[in-house]
Amino acid sequence: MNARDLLQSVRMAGSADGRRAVRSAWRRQRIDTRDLPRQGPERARVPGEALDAEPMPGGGVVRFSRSRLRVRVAVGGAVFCGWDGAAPEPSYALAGEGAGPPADGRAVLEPDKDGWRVVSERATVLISRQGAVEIRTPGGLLLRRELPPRWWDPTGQPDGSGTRWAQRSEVAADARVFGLGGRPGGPRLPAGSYRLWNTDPGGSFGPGDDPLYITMPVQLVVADAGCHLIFHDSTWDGRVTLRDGEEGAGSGHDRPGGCEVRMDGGPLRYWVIAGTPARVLAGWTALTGRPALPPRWALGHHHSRWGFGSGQEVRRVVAGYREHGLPLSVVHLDIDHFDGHRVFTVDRRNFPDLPDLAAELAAQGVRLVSIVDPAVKAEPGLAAYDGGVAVDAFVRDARGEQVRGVVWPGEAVFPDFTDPGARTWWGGLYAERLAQGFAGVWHDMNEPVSFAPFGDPTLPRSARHALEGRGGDHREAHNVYALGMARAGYEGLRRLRPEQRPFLFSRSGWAGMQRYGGSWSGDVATGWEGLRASLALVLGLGLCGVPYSGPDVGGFTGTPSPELYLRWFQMGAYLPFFRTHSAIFGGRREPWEFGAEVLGHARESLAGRMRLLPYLETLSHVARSTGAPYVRPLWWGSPGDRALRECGDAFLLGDALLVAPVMRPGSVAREIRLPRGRWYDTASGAAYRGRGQVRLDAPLARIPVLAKAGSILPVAGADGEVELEVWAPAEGRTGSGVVFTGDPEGWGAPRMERFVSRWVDGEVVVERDGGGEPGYRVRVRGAA
Ligand code: NBV
Repeated sequence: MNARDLLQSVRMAGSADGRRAVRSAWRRQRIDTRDLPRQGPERARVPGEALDAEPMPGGGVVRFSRSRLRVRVAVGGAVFCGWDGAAPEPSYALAGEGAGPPADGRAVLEPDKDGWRVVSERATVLISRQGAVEIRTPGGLLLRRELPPRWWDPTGQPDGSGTRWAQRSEVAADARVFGLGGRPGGPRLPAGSYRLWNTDPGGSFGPGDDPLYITMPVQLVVADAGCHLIFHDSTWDGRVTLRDGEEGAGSGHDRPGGCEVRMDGGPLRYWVIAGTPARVLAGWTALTGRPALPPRWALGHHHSRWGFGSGQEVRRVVAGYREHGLPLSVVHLDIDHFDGHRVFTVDRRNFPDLPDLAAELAAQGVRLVSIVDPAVKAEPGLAAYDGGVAVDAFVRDARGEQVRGVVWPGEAVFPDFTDPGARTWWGGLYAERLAQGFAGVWHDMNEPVSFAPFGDPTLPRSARHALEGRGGDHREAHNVYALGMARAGYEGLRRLRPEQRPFLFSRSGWAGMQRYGGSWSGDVATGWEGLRASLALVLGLGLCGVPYSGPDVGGFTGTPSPELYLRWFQMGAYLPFFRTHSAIFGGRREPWEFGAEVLGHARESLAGRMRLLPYLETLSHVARSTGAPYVRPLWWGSPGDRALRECGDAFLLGDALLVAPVMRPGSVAREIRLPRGRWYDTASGAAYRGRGQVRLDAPLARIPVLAKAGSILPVAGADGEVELEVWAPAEGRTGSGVVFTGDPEGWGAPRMERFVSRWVDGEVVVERDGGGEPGYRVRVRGAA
């Protein structure tokens, strides 16, 4: 224990829960020392020389003297590489059950100059005799070179589970890396080391904090040669170290960019998906599951607070929204509405009539969402505790004792979400939430957190988990704990209320979490840096396949200045999940708490959000059907534009809009780097030519938003009817857009309509694709 930890533990020992947390941290350390396998001397193993190769459907197996490599191209183009006998399944990331996606029979392993190759439609894989693997574009450009891996087996476990491995690779000097889950220093990940271990930073975080709640071994790499995604499918603790490349200024001597992935265990296997950003995301979400479609109401404005404290206060806040002419769609209740912080209970003194409150709000078009924490108070007599004990749902240690930690309700136990039986039981508990009138759930503290004054604030690494029947410990289960919880919640809600799409979002998660719901930025520190970090998280998660997320508008902690609050609000209004939220120790987040000027501008901003709802709904269906995130980095449509790869202060909302939030205090104008094409300032209608930089006004009243020439997007007209907003194509060009209209809450298939625009005799004409009247009111802009 270091001095800081010691101090912290002395501080915590001041209260009963603090003392419990100190004891629990000691306990964790003790059982880990007792139960984790001992580490022996480490000697690296490498694959050695290639011996022979055997073609198989989609690729084949190359045998080396000390390992073997299986390469398989799946239908759709994703390339699988597995060392030492690793197969695609079992995997927590992949959607569907079975042996992974079927092989593309057209791809075959064949001898090549210095080894073998597998040629497929999207990528060529070259395997050297020493075990290096190159992924090239069909045209032969190098996307990535994986050097021969190394293994260490310090514990000598018979199942090989604790075998560490490391894999170094090279990418082009101009390549830029995105993703790795939610990283506050992104979206473009600077050189450095990133840990793969879901972690609550405790209290709040800023751009320098790493890791955070959602880590994923998923990298999206953008380079002149092309884009690709690489996913190392191991759930264990690990590290990704990125090194920037250097260009040799035409000398032909570039130093490639470097990446090293080191894992404490799990199979050495990875997937590579190459293509345009849109194709990569389509391939990734075909592999790991398309994103859940939020109900339509979840695209409106959400208001939340840790510490509303009573039903009366909730009524007051909702009335405030109404009285100030501010549309509101959802209110979230945090842990303070539980009885003594016990999950699946209600504080009946302060919330005596929750179902009535829910009905009253529903009549005003406002839904209630409930927080759900995984830790259950270890208290016989408590329904959730007794029920869990009855089905043996809680995590145990190697000696079979319940693992106890300390969380909000005090001493607590943790459901094992890697156990199918525990998931089914847990999913059933959501019946209580539905009976209280909640329309959706918010998963928190599921990294999972167990308070600790020193060491890792989570479960002991030796804690046992079912891991779907295979058995293993927390080192392997930790990163998928929240993913399992999301699955339990999602499947529970589907069983309990089959006619409605579940609404679920989760603080922690892993690759594939989008199948069950979205996320949010967690406890982002109030401050301009926090605003920026929160956008990085949303963009990064979108590129990892999780398109529905958003920040705590205003930041989680403290009291934002009116200006910061407004700027955050204005940005949030263009993000998929738009929620104001704060800590019990933070200031208020209602728009009227920041003075008349801010209130007026926030009202405008909300009106803008309401106007965009049909577009956001369309984007939710686009995400569902293609994996393309609603919110994208500026390079999305032009990955070859190097300058755009560095831009973290603006984003694209779908194909049509470019949003440039204000991220600095005192700004009334800002620079914006435009992707290629013609862009209109939506406020003035003025047209600008990309690529290049423009400076636009950003008065306190609004942030700059540009529309791409030729785009057609659905918006809500003044009368609430959907109309088409059509941005004139450049002279001589055509435009297009799609509109999805779906079932607001159920499972009905959406209707997709496609529209085109072109210039006819000096006017912009809009038709359905294939001919015919558009059938919507049309407003053409930018044609003057
Ligand atoms: O449940 C209380 C908070 C919640 O408001 C926040 O959004 C979560 O990220 N929760 C964390 C636990 C307390 C953090 C200090």
